[in-house]
Amino acid sequence: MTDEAPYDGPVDGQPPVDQEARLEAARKLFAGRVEFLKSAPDLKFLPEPDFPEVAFAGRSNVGKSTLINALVNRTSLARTSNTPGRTQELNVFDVGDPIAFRLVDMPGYGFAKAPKDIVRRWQYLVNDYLRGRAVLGRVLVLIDARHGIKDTDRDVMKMLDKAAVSYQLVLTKADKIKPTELATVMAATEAEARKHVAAYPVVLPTSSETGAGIAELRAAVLDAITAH
Ligand SMILES: Nc1nc2c(ncn2[C@@H]2O[C@H](COP(=O)(O)OP(=O)(O)OP(=O)(O)O)[C@@H](O)[C@H]2O)c(=O)[nH]1
Ligand SMILES: [Mg+2]
Repeated sequence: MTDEAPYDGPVDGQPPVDQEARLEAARKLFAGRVEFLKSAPDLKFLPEPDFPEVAFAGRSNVGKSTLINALVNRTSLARTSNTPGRTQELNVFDVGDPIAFRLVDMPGYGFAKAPKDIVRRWQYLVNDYLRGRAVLGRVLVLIDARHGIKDTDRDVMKMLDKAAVSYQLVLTKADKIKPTELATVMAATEAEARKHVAAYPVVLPTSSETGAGIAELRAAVLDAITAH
């Protein structure tokens, strides 16, 4: 974005043309350099905390890795699978040239079928990262639009509230339900988000399958980084 006008972030009540500029700035950034940096099986393998980070958290199989691929418009930058438990480490991606921020794809939580000691190791890794990473600008907590917020999501939300880490709820797989059902789950999810101090009150509905909400999510990520 070196030759671009400075990005001013969203302003309440701004005219639609500014919204378009906001989406376009985000589109350009994600269409540029995005590169896998490393997989960290433990916090000590993370890169130096030199750039802001946006992390993707959520139950196993909710679509975290797929959503990262949709954001960067590539099919296999982040590894995905139909089998829950695909992502087992913190996978770090650099965005921008020069680097502007990092995306972090996380192991899912609430995956009951993996061996207990492995689940525990993932849980510690995810919790320690979410609670203790100073450069973590925003967490995107992904919720399956078919199921809404579950108790395991609530536990993570409470932990983030307590740690004062800002997060936004993102509904995934919106293509799998009817628009009327989506409207209902959106309303319920936003109502619950408003009760959490560190949650951003706006919930974003997305589908990696149809591309719905992806441009808005790119802009939300850029807003989060700019605000941090
Ligand atoms: N229809 C539909 N399927 C999706 C969408 N997003 C993800 N999926 C599917 O859901 C499955 C799980 O996706 P992943 O991206 O691997 O999920 P994850 O949250 O990274 O899972 P773990 O790494 O195991 O925690 C895959 O089969 C995806 O194709 C979506 O928006 N729509
Ligand atoms: Mg994954």
